[in-house]
Amino acid sequence: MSDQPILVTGGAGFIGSNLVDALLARGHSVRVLDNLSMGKLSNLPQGDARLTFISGDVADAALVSRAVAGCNAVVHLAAVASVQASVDDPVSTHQSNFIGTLNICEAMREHGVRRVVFASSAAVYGNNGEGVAIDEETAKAPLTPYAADKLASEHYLQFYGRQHGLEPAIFRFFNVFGPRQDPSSPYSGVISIFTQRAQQGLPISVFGDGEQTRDFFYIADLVELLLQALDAEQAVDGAVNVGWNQSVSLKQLLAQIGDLLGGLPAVTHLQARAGDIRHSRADNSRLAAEYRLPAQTSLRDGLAALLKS
Ligand code: NAD
Ligand code: UD2
Repeated sequence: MSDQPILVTGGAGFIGSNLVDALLARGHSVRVLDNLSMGKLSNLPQGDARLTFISGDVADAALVSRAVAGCNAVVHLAAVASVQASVDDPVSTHQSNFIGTLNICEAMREHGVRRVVFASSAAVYGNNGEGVAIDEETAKAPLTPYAADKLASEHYLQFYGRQHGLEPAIFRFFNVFGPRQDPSSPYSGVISIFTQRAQQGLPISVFGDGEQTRDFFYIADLVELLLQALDAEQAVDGAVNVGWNQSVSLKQLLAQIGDLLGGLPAVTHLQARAGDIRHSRADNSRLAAEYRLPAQTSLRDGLAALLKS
C-alpha cells in the first residue's frame, strides 16, 4: 500500500466521512479538504495522526493545488449537494460544483496524480427514463444548475483523462442514505428527514400521494464501491449508475420505519413538489459488469442501523 495520502474533498460530509472511516480502517493516510458549509468536524475521528484536515474551499485553486500535492489519489465529493440551493443561487453553487472540479483536474495534472473518483448524480438524466430503469445511455437532461454542473464536471474529467492522463472513475449516485446524512434542510434526503422526525415524534410531511418511488442505496455499500474504484488496476471508462434497480415507495418506506420504531407520528400529505420525479430507478447492469456488487444491505437493515446511530 502506498503511504501517500488519499485526498477526500467534502470528507467532513455524509458520504465523505463514512469513506474516511473506511480508508483509515484500511491503514491509509487521508487528507480531507472541506469548507464545513455542510460537513462537521464531529463527523471525523479526532486525534488520528494519519488524518489531516484542511479547512477551505475547492474553489480556491492555490489551496486545492497544495491539498493535491503528494497525494496518491483523489475522491472528489465536495459540492453543494442540494439541488434547490443551486436553483436559488446558481452563481455561488457553480463555484463549488463546477469550478471546484476544474481546480481538482488542474491540480492533479500539475502534480501528476492520476486516479480521481467523482460523485455525479442521477440528476443528469432529468425526467428522462422516468418509470423505467434508467441506464447510462439515457439522454441527459440537466434541468438545474446542480445537474448541469455535475454533467459538465463529468465531461471535464473525461477531457483531462484523454488529454492529460487522469483516470476518472465517475459514479452517478441515485438515492444514498445512512448515518450522518444531515436532515436539517427540507431538501435533505427523505430518509434522513423521516427517520429523525419519527424518532422525535414530530409530524411527517409526504409531498404527494406517497406512491412515488426511489432506488435507495445504503452508505456502507456505496463506500465499498468507492474503495474498489480507488483500488482498480484501470479506471472504468465512462460514468456508472449506482442503484439497485429496485423501487421503494414512500409509503413502503414509512411502513418499514413505523415497524422498526413500533409506530409513527402523524403523517400529512401535502401537494407534490413542483418538478418532483415520480419514479426513479437505476439500471445497474454496468455497475454489475464493472464492479463487484457489494452484498446488498436491505432497506430494513440500513434503516435499523441508521435509527441506532
Ligand atoms: P454532504 O453535504 O454531506 O457533503 C458534501 C461536503 O462537501 C460537505 O461536507 C460540505 O461541507 C462540503 N463542501 C461543499 N461545498 C464545498 C466547497 N466549495 N469546498 C469544500 N467543501 C465543500 O453531501 P453528501 O450527500 O455526502 O454528498 C457528497 C457528494 O455526493 C456530493 O458531490 C453530492 O452532490 C453527491 N451526491 C449525493 C447523493 C446522495 O444521495 N447523498 C446523490 C447524488 C450525488
Ligand atoms: C435526489 C437527490 C438530488 C438529485 C436527485 C436526482 C438527495 C437528497 N437528493 O432527489 O440531489 O440527485 O435525486 O434525481 O439524495 N419527500 C417528502 N417529504 C419530505 C422530503 C422529501 O415527501 O420531507 C419526497 C420528495 O418530494 C421526493 C422523495 O421524497 O418525492 C425523495 O426526495 P429526496 O429529496 O430525498 O430525493 P430526490 O430523489 O428528490
